[in-house]
Amino acid sequence: MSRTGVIASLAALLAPLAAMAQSADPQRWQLNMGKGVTPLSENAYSAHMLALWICFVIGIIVFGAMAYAMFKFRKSKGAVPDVDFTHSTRLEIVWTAVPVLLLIVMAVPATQKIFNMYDVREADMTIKVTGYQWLWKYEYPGATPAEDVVFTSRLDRRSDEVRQSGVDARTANVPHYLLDVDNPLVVPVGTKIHFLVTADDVIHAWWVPALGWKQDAIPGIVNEAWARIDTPGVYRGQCAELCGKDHGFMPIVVKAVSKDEFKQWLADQRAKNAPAPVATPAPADAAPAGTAPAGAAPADAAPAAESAAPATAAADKNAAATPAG
Ligand SMILES: [Cu+2]
Repeated sequence: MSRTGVIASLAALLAPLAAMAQSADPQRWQLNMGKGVTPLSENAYSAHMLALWICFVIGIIVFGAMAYAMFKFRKSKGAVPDVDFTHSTRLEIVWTAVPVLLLIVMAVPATQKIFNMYDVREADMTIKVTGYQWLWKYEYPGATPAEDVVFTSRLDRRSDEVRQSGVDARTANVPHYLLDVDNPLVVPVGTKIHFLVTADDVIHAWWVPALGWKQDAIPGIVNEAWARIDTPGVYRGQCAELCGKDHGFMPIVVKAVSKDEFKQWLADQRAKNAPAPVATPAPADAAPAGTAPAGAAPADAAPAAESAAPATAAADKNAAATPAG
């Protein structure tokens, strides 16, 4: 093959690698890792590409030198082994120094990226993620407990029906089979979001590849992470820690919307969760009575919301156990 032929075939091999790196969610037959939609995922991608290209060049040099030596200096061409050669100090210095330099070239940016990854300061908002067998609970703390938005997110019913029916899912026409939920996590774009990640029963891990990180959700420990999504869209992920028999059935869906849409969504959620207005206001002491229940209601409501999710989780366990057994 001519030199241009070799270059052309190499380019053809690498083209899909570059093209596929653009999509946020993994694609079928994707070869390379995705670029994602956050600064952290871009960091991970660039660190990966730097290492990949260095490996690629080393591979070409090493295998090229081997092939050249084997063909050029073969016995049938009259090559004679150099039996006096034992070592070369100069070569040894070179093949020690070059890898050290390459490691430094990779380690310096990688260290900066790791610092950046754990820098959760100056976040614009906080979301608490709690893993349960087998669903997620999301909490958006408000200025007061009454403004908290809390909901659970679990596998969509259609995927669940198909998986329990024994039908071949490829024929069932369920878009995003096992990767869809009833209530997605809605977040605003262009906002630094501080995530608090924990669990309430066993260890789970919250992982959305497009965000560029995976965080363990451990009972009794609150882990941190952050994300700033710059492109609106829907990004999917899954629990990434083997957490029981339905580990594969607790997907994650993150819906990134514009800041205005998010504000509207949050207001809608708060309106939905607001305690029903007091039906019969007392005539004489309307003002003090009105303030007292308003303050008291969220305090009562919070533990109720707290216990609702584990109850759902327990119910889910029972529900899931019946058809399986
Ligand atoms: Cu899990």
